[in-house]
Amino acid sequence: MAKPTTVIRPEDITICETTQQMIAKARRDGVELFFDRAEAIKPCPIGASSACCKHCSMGPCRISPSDPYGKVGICGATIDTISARNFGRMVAAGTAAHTDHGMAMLDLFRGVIEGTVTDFAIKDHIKLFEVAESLDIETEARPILEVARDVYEALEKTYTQVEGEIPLVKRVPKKTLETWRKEGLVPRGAMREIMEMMHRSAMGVDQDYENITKQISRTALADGWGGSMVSTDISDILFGTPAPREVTVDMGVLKEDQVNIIVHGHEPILLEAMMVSADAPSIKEMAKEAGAKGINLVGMCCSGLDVLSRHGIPHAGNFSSTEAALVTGAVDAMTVDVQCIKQDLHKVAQCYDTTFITTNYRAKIEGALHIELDEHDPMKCTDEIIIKGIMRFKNRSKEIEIPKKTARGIHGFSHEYIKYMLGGSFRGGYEPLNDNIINGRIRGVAGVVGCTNPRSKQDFSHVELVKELIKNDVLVVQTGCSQMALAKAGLTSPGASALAGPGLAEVCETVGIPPILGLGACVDNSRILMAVAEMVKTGGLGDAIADLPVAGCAPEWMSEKAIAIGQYFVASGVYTVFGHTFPVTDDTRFTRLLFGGLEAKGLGSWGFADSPHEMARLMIAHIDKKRKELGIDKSRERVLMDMSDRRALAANE
Ligand code: NFS
Ligand code: SF4
Repeated sequence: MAKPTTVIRPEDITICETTQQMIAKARRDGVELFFDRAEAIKPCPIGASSACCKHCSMGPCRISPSDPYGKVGICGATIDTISARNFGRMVAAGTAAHTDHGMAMLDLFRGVIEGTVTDFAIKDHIKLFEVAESLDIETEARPILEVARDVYEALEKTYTQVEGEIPLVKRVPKKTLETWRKEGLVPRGAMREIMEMMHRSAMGVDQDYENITKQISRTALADGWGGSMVSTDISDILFGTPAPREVTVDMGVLKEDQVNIIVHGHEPILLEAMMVSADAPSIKEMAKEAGAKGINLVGMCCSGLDVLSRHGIPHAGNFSSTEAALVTGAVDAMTVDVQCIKQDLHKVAQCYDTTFITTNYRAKIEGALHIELDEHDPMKCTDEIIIKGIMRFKNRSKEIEIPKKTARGIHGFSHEYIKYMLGGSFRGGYEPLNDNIINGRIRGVAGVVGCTNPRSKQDFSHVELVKELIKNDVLVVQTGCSQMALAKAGLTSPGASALAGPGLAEVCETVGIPPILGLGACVDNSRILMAVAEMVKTGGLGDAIADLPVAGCAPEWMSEKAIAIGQYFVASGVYTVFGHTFPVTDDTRFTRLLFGGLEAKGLGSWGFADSPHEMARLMIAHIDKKRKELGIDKSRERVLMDMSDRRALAANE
């Protein structure tokens, strides 16, 4: 393997201490990580500005980002057409990822209903009935399976409906839905929307950036209020709706004297099945005979967040730490399914004799061992993975260095739980949240979500941004790799309210919650949509999502999925800031449409900032603007973090 050429200090690459320690070890071991390649491979400036088109072989055509209207592609496509089409294809890809994941959940649900899948069952009847009621499906005195069948049929339409509005738009606040109807944005089934997005962005089809942007929004909405929402609902029905619990995170969760098995990816089924296998007496005995104290099942990335929320399984870290975890030498098996799985994990695993296993027919890696998970007999696959891990444990030959650091925090919030915790079981509702926003104790709500990216110091922007938001009395909800960044920084515990502004701290202390609520994996951003819909329905904060004092941010994004998520938040009415790069050319008509033009039509707007402090400034300014429009503004000073705040936090850790 090539020797890393970079000399950048680990502490300049990431603020995650355990990852820093493993970068140093990888360098000693002569193992190249993606951080090294991010240094060596500079992004193409034309591609980064989305100023090139390769949709046909007359091109590729490149436009100069510094003179975007200086020329057009060979077919005559303008910079606006080119970048809108490129953006649309990112949204289509991200939407496809979430909806295909949701489809896999539906397949499983169908198997359970039909009785062909016997290792899983409908676990959360309450959620099933709630989902049914939200779809106007009769539940009164009906057998569970019958209700489940109707729910299945309604949710299948989220994908396949050729014409008309998908059923889940029933959950959208009325005024928001009216705006979508007026603009022609209400999604049909995701399959149709993705297909049309791909068609319209092909050579010689839609060449009006405003018209393309309508399809971009409609496709993204088929993700947020469609595929992602189905995925969350069905996962809750089959595996249980999460409830808050205390969980340990960071690389110190790996154990030298146990068989360490990391599950990384996105679909909860693999980890759910792994839990059953790891608990089987015969497997436990086998581990003991191999000299291990037990089997240590650990999650990473979004599948990890799923089972962290539902079962309290420890989590080793986010996207930028997956290779670093292998560098410990302590991982006996790493198993993956779909999404955000770097191809080089297989190579890094080889350097440390770790068994690396792909499990999903849709995501193989050249040269890697593939043991397919069949939902009709999932334990066949997961037993074999664990046995391979036990073998590797028995024959461990690599030096092991496990970073010691761990952090504890509360995770597993849901929009249902927010309702319950604020109102209690008898008067559950969003009134207390809305009241506290109206009386100004809570200034607004921010969703801070999304990836980490080796082109941005890992975790830094997530942590700084969230600290500044809570300091300014903004309640933060989180998902995905961002949630893990804050968890590792020790900020998902109730002690973090020491860093919150006085109003937010008072609410958090009264209710006994942290000022930062982890809602789970990236598909669970649909929980944030449900929460904002509840806020509108509860009243007092306007009639549309666009009226709420809320904002979103993905400070270190990298995946096309993040662009799809951002676009469905924007189309739903949320001001959404992305950090470190944005795939458009500055100062074009398409860019101005995304960054303001959509807001003028009653939707939300994109925002962009490089530093977390600027992100916080933009988000708070938007929240204050909405407060003013609602007539609930009070004069407020924006406050910055100082040393005493940091000390208060340190004392709380
Ligand atoms: Ni979301 Fe989860 Fe992480 Fe980004 Fe990837 S793991 S689905 S895409 S990197 S947050
Ligand atoms: Fe060039 Fe037009 Fe072909 Fe794109 S579609 S590569 S702009 S000729």
